[in-house]
Amino acid sequence: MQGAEVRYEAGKWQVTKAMKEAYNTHGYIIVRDMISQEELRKVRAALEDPEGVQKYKFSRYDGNNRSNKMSLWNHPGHDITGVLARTQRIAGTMEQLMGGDETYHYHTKLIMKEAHTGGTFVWHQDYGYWYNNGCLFPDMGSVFIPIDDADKGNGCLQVLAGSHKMGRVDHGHIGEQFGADLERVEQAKKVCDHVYVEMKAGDVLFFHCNLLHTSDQNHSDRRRWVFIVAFNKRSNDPYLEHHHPRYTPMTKVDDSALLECDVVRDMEGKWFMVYEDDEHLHHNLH
Ligand SMILES: O=C(O)CCC(=O)C(=O)O
Repeated sequence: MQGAEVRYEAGKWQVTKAMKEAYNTHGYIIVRDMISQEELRKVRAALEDPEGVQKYKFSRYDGNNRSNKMSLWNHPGHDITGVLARTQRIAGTMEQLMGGDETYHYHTKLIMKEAHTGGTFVWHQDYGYWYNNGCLFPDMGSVFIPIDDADKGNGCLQVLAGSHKMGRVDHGHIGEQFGADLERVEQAKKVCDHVYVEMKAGDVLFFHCNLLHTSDQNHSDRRRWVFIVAFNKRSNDPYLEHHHPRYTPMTKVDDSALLECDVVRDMEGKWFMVYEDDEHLHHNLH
């Protein structure tokens, strides 16, 4: 483990004490080369299939002349996207980093920050939203899996390292978006490292739901797509009925299942968020 970074070694992977400590200290860890190029090609093809998750995409206006496209589903399913989310590598690692109690799939998103037109995400904590869904504890986390290389030029993720220790910050409207209290963010920047999380497609970021994060518009000629899987603990079953699932058992699968899976188009039971493509409606969605 080097700071918050570690390199994946297929066949030898286990979540070590050092990784857990790094996650608890920084609020995230980056695992380099966790998805192979062959696996990525498969996942990319499934995500680009016009009859797959693309059918459910909608736009999310950023309040500054640009937007991100997104598809969001609540149950992982048995297709390639669901198998990736449920692999030991992804679901099992997140569960270990969150302390080892049983976790379940809260939702998956494909965020499409397109070349030239992709928008911002203002500073926020995921728990700033999930709190309002009746999740009592910040016992939640996300796995951020870039489908394309992500760097400063095309709007990579930025985080304030260690900011998860601040606890939940108030969130409110920031222009057209919903984000963290900017005074707190400005103060946090003075004491937390502001990290541009540049990642190659194949690297994976695991992060705590109270980690402050943001991303810029994409002014480059390269798209920046990312696949994000969110998990919640079974013990943190939300007390409110809302637009994401309450505790639902999740079957994890072996890492080899991803290359073995040929199910590209089974969208059955995934419970997609369906919205009219009105750019001004979706800024509060999470
Ligand atoms: O894709 C990004 O740059 C950020 C996405 C994000 O922060 C979110 O969906 O919570």
